[in-house]
Amino acid sequence: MLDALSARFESIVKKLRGTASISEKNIEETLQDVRRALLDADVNYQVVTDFITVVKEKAIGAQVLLAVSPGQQFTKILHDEMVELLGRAAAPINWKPGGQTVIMVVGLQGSGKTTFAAKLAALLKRKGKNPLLVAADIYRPAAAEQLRILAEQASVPVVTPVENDALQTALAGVARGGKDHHDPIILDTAGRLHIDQEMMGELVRIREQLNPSEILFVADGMTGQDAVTAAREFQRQLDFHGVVLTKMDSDSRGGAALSIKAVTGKPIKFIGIGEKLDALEQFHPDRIASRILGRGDIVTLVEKAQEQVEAQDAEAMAKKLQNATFTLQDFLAQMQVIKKMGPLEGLMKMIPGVGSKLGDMDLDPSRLAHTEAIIYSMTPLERARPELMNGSRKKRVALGSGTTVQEVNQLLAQFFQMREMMKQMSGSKKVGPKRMKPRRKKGKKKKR
Ligand SMILES: Nc1nc2c(ncn2[C@@H]2O[C@H](COP(=O)(O)OP(=O)(O)OP(=O)(O)O)[C@@H](O)[C@H]2O)c(=O)[nH]1
Ligand SMILES: [Mg+2]
Repeated sequence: MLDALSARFESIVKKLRGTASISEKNIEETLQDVRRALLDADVNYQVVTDFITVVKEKAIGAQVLLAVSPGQQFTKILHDEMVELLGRAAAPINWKPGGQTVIMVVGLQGSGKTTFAAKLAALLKRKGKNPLLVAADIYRPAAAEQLRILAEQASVPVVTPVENDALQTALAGVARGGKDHHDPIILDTAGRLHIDQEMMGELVRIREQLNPSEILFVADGMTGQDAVTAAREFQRQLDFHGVVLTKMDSDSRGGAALSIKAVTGKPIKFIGIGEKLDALEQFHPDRIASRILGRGDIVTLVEKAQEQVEAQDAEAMAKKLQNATFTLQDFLAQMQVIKKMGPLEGLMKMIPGVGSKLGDMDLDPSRLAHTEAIIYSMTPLERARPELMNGSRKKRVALGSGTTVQEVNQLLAQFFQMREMMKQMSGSKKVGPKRMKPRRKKGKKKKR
């Protein structure tokens, strides 16, 4: 799935990974590569332009995380924006509260509606629902038979055409569903080669009569921009709720997947990944972005670094150091960062000018458990002003934490040494998070 696109991104990311520093020039170059990769994948031109603009803004305004390389950080920005483009979170089916849910399946001819209707019925049946399929495609004689065969494979009952009329068939489906307590009722409709006013009118009438809580537009994932154009038109005339992309198992270029949410404002809810009944997946934007970008460790690593910066805010920490208000509580927080991120990758290293000086310090995370126990056994006052720790306090803390006075002494010595070192370093120069580049002037608002 999306192999060509992810191969392109793989090489872009690889190139970035080797980049020691990020300048406006190599951001520009990389974005050119990204733009070309997206356009070659048949992503909508406006979508590509907006995407590039946002990524560029973020890359230039990003706070540098010293624990990761700029290339890694840039990859993370790309990843996040791609998730955003794809719809951020997985979108579930709209169930009708307290009632029978009608799901209407629409789309162009051959896009995969009938197959999807049956796959969805099979999926929901596996989840304990009691679906009913309705063949509201009265134009092709073989259509109802196709659905009947698939329904049989899924062991789901099916309503076949009534009076050779799509609306009557749909109504018969709802009546049967009510009588036999089916939920949901899944309506397969006729395809059309192009947008055709007569058939569109029929769909609108069915929608008005049945008021489905879910109308799903099925798009052939292989057709790129054509699918997007059709989606826009269906959206305008029928106002569907979600999109299904089919044939994502084939070497679809990905253009439809990457454009359709941005163009229609409607989420992709499912993807079809094969002809078989079980070849249906719920759509997860982050998983697809990861497939395209080869998420690997980079995103996780940068996320961790960001989490820590957000939790601790390097700037506030730097101020504390300058004012020598660095407490044992802060010390503990930093040790915990180190535990999460692994030795010497912690917050200390993210404070400009501090990281390199820490190399020889003992920050063994395996000793963190003791450190934590000791600090937790202290009163808030003692944590804020460790110099208060006299013999009797140390004895109490050692007893409370199941350690020895010697260990308490060691920890305090380490803390005082660190604080002293930081005071010296931070006193001489201004510390605080750097930026990759100065922020743009205000007024040049980004468009999203
Ligand atoms: N590889 C693959 N093939 C699919 C997928 N979904 C559907 N197909 C195939 O695409 C073809 C068309 O699927 P249908 O479900 O008949 O499409 P439709 O939209 O109902 O077509 P009409 O009723 O003629 O408008 C069939 O040969 C399906 O087997 C998919 O996710 N992957
Ligand atoms: Mg069909």
